Amino acid sequence: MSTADNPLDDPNADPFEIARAAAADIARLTGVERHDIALTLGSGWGKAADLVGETVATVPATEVSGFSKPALEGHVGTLRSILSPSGKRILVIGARTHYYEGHGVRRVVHSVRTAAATGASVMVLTNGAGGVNPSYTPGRPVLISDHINLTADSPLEGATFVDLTDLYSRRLREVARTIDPTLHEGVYCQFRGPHYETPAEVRMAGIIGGDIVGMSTALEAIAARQAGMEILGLSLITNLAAGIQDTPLSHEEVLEAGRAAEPVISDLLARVVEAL
Ligand code: 8IG
Repeated sequence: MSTADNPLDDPNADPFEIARAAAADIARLTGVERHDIALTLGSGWGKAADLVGETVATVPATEVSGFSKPALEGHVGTLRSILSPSGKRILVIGARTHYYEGHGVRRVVHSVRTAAATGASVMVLTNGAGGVNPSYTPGRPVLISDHINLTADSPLEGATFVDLTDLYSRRLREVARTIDPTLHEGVYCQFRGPHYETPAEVRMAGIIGGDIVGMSTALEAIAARQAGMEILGLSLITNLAAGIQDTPLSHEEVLEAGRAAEPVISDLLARVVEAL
């Protein structure tokens, strides 16, 4: 499907109906009727899928209703159905649409709504992020405890009032800490991107209570909560945020930190998912 004929771009279409159609596509293409847990893999987390269990089927995201092609190297455009050792059905989403791509929030949260429509009750959102808190150095995984949404946008339409208390489930964070007691928590600030922040914006993020900065996840978490899912958020710190380190940020640096940390955090994520 070309991006030009994405059904989500029709303002009269119902995004939840398209998510149900996508879930039906996934069931048909994977042969797996329902999933228990969904996992979105961000920068640095890609290898985790191989450790979570046995891949039953891999589907190009472009064959599933409403999905668009990934914009970035390091973001694989596939959906995978995995069977974990304990028998859980895991849907791995390697096809994130970012807000900065400019296709609107419906496309950004479509994978989350689709995951909910496949039956998943837990949404694990992972990303690569910059560290504002100086102790959050590259290579460290950090549990997301809460977020500050600086996009000034919402995936909810109309007068849809959704409670975001305990958005990043305390219960799931505690499960993650049973696997790695050294995991720290932080508040994730979603900026629009795709530019990185200025040092002044990073200082602001710290002052208003942010520990890490990124360009995804917050809008997805809101949609996941609306869909009734329990959410676990994990960031891999791939760089110190602008001005916290004195050298400029580069996408290469981010990719390299992701590659270096990948084996460790992938193993962590696989063990956390099995414990959920
Ligand atoms: I990876 O420093 C990664 N993603 N906004 N700032 C923002 N997003 C990021 C950063 C960062 N690093």
